Amino acid sequence: MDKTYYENIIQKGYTRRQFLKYATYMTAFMGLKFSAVGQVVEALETKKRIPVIWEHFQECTGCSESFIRSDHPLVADIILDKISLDYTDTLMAASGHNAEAAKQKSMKENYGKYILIVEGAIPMKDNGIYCTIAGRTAIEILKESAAGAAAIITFGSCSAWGGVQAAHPNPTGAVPVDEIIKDKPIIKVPGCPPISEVMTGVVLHYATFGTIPKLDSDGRPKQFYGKRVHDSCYRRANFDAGLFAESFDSEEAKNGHCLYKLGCRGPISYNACGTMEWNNGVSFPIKSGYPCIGCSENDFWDNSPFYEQLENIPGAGIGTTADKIGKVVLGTAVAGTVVHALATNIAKRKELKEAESFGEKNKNNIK
Ligand code: FSX
Ligand code: SF4
Ligand code: F3S
Repeated sequence: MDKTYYENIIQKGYTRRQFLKYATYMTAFMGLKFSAVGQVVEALETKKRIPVIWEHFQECTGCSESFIRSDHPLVADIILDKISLDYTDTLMAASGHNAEAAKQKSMKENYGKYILIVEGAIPMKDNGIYCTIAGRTAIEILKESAAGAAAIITFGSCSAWGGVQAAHPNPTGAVPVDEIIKDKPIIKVPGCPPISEVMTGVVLHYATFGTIPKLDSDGRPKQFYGKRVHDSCYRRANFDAGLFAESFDSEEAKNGHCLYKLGCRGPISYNACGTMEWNNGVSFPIKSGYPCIGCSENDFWDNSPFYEQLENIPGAGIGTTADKIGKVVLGTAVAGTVVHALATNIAKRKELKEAESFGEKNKNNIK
């Protein structure tokens, strides 16, 4: 706990060159420009590791599953090791009383300094009895863990918005973290689940700079949630050209025609899916032939039925290119300005590759 990130990395047997390579990756992960590499290097050389307490409440654990499926060494070597993951009942080796003791010890020793990660919603009905761990309610555990946290990161739509538990009729009275904790900075990383590299990037940002990233009005980091899925979708050209798939099993769907008529919520969903993708850039729902269901948006479960065409998208020119047979009435979610930003999107994957080559070329210049 007393060592810096750099000292830990070197102690584990990595070379300085590998460290610099990591630093360039991390810079790109955080959505920063290459010119910030030096700043990241300096922070990692001087900053002590930050302890992380990771709680799980009402959820499916898909967020942890997504997180550990990033095959990038950053996750294994930086997050799970270099960041001191002091407690997560899903991933840690200890269990029962030992796990609980480790958490209590870390929270006491690092009071006011640790990051609290929360997965899952918190049920409020009937005094919170619908989610208890070792006889204590999620409400009680959350309040205790939040008290000494420097900042809270909510992983997944459940802890950010309430998620599937909070969907109508919300039988357990499930609420998101920010309805209970009001006195701490909260960074929302929604998605059901969120993209692994986005989760990593947000934790790295705080660990590296000790500050929370710039957030949008819903509390999501702008560098990852600043654009709609629609704006980075590879089917977008077909949307603009009025080429739509009419059924899932059609040739058009296979050939990349737009899934708008099959209910795609990409035009009203803010997430980095089209640029980051899952499983180290292998795919994302739309690439697999499945319309976006808006999993990063508040109340997305109640914004159903899925797979039915959205009624209209102001400013997107859909009225001239597709049928106006919409059945689903949109709420205020569509009110935002429609930006045709495909050409200007930051291709995160490309950035990562460029970051690596930048690190290689400049390894002697980064002190
Ligand atoms: Fe929720 Fe995460 Fe969906 Fe599941 O922990 S955001 S149900 S992927 O697992 O909280
Ligand atoms: Fe892609 Fe959906 Fe937008 Fe079509 S409507 S371009 S499938 S995000
Ligand atoms: Fe979710 Fe839509 Fe992305 S469903 S994973 S926000 S494409």
